[in-house]
Amino acid sequence: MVMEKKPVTVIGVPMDLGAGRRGVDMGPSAIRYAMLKEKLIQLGYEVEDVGNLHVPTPETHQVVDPRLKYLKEIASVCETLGRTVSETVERGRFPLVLGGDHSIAIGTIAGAAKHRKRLGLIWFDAHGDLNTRETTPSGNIHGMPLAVSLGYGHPDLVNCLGFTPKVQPENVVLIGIRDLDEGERKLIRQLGIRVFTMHDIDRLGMGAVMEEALEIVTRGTDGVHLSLDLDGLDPKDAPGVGTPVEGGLTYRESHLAMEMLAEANVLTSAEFVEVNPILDNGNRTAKVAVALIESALGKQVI
Ligand code: 4U7
Ligand code: MN
Ligand code: MN
Ligand code: MN
Repeated sequence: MVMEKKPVTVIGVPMDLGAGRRGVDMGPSAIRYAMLKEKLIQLGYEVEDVGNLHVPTPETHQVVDPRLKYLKEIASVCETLGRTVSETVERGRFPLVLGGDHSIAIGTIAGAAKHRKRLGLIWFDAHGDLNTRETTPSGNIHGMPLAVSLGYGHPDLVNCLGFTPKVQPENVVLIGIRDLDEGERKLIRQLGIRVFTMHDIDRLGMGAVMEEALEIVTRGTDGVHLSLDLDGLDPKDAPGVGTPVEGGLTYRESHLAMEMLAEANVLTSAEFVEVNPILDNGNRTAKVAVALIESALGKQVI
């Protein structure tokens, strides 16, 4: 089957205010350096790169609340990102957002959800990113964006683009999970969110996991967003991430997930986050990100 090829708009967000360490701000450059645009053109896409959004550097700003570090700055970037993604959708294009730390998902998902009656969401990550000010062990906002998108968290984050929640728990799936905090486990139980842990993926296999995941994110929805944190992969395959966790998804398992997404032809926006080229070797992680993007957008062997 030939997939419809919507023109792609690349949006870079060099954000690292939400993470505990520097370096993810260079993620968008690293991914572009790995030939993203060229590969998408080879796949038959029309590609527009709008460059990077302006993100303040941590050195020029103060932490006001240590349980919500750089709240104002992150909320402001997410508002701009939300508007940019929303305008991209209005122009009939596919938003492809490059991070940056995962706090940017607050903005991407706001912009994607703005135009949908109901948005499905695939959260590919080692972590749940379901913390709030009350439960966070670190104060880092990149550990909170999924909670925020579900309507839980500080009003300045939750009300991005002026509406909340962005997604309903019954249309959200998490894949690759192996590191949760106690408050995150509680929220998962409370909301009944479907979480495919590494244990589930080992037992069921990625093929079966994706079949069920696709069913959840497409049931009653009119769009699907993919939020892919490179630390969902095993550190052997994606070493350049800020918070690596052993025992992750293999290169092939991750590709199978992307290939099945492309086959289902349901994706309406995507973001690839947490690439940290400082901690990498030979830009491997950005290259993996580009390969995953190609698979998600329909690259096939034959
Ligand atoms: B990422 C953590 F405590 N849960 O909240 C936290 F383990 O976007 C990690 O998934 C968050 O990389 C990781 O700080 C955020 C921690
Ligand atoms: Mn993570
Ligand atoms: Mn994450
Ligand atoms: Mn991380």
